[in-house]
Amino acid sequence: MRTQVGIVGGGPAGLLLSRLLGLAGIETVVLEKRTPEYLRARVRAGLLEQGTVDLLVEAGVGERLLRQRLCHDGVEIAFDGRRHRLDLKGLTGKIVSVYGQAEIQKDLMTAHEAASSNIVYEAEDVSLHGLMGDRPQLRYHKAGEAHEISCDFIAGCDGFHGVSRQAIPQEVIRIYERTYPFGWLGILSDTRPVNHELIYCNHERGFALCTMRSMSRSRYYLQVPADEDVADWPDARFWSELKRRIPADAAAALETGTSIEKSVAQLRSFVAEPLRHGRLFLAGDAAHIVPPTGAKGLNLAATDVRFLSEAITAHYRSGRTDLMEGYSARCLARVWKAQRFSWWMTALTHRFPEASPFERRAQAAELSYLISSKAAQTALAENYVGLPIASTALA
Ligand code: RFL
Ligand code: PHB
Repeated sequence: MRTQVGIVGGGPAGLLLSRLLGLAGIETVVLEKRTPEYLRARVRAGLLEQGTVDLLVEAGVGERLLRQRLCHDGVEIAFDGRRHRLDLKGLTGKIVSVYGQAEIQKDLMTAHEAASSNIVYEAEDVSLHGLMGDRPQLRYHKAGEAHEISCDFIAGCDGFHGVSRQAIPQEVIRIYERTYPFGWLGILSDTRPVNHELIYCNHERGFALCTMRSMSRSRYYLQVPADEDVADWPDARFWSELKRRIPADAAAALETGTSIEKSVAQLRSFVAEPLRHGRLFLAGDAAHIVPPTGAKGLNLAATDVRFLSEAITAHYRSGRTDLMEGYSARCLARVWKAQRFSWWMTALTHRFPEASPFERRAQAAELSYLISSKAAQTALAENYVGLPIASTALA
């Protein structure tokens, strides 16, 4: 079999890329190792920058998003038992949208079904070959049978644990990494959110985040040790710990209920450079991971996909290769700013077990400075809503 662009991974990055290329008349095949049911149920991101919303609309999958999203003009930071609101809209002129990643995944899958796109679910043993030649290949097994796809280009959109990044020789890839001594325990519940906007809480017992999926579905996170076992967190323990970490007025208003999902996510900062090797292009979590504190992971994946679809489309339309050549540098300029912000926001809001008394005092001073300085708030806000996307002349 042959195609123009072989895409490894059918998460948001892979399906959005396939969709944008499909609209430009470029043929793709997506290889995804999981089942559609598994993908639809995977709970992850919730907060979208305007650039991500715009791209989903351009891809023709924004109709339900625009109808159901919650638009947030502000965000709260709490510490020392008090809440402080940052007026995102007033500070930047921009807002953020709440709409679950699982819903984006469903919208993309529905659009692909309607377009009869070529998506192979439950593709096993996917491997990449001939990346430095003109016709790279993807091999895989499906229901015990071996298959090979010959491609013009391959997009590695298979997330942090995927095989695409591993196909790049170690001597040409550089890894920058930071791990954190804690993770996030998250629950989803059909309860009314404690506040109409998000609350990021710095508390001596650890960080907590109050977020949501809709006005009747809440998402809460607690900082826990990196090796924490979800089994040790029955709902009652979660709610009682959350109440201790959020300000008293929020704790009093908190509606509790049965959790419908509960999981622990490791926190990590990671960048692999460059994002291109021969005819392989990495996009999304396959190339970089941020701690979720700044809500940047999915948004970065969307920008990579925007840049990659522009580069591939320019190649087929006019034979331009400069956008492909500049792809990695264009993504990395944005990725590193989001890395810096996510790391900084994590440092500001979490309790580091190894922090010295000096570091703890400096963190308290930074929080106090933040709420007293419009300049500091603007710096946070302009990163949180999403830095501008550098445009390129698509002549
Ligand atoms: P994904 O979503 O991991 O998709 C990769 C896909 O590739 C498949 N795959 C393979 N397929 C074939 N062969 C193989 N060998 C394969 N190996 C893997 C997988 O099954 C999967 O379907 O990567 P993608 O598409 O790059 O998307 C990235 C986002 O999922 C991620 O960045 C966000 O979820 C991060 N994130 C957040 N991002 C935001 O922008 N805003 C947020 O509010 C936000 N909150 C979060 C988050 C991530 C979290 N966790 C779980 C770490 C909150 C949390 C708790
Ligand atoms: C979420 O809604 O899951 C969410 C929101 C903001 C974050 C991280 C996760 O920073």
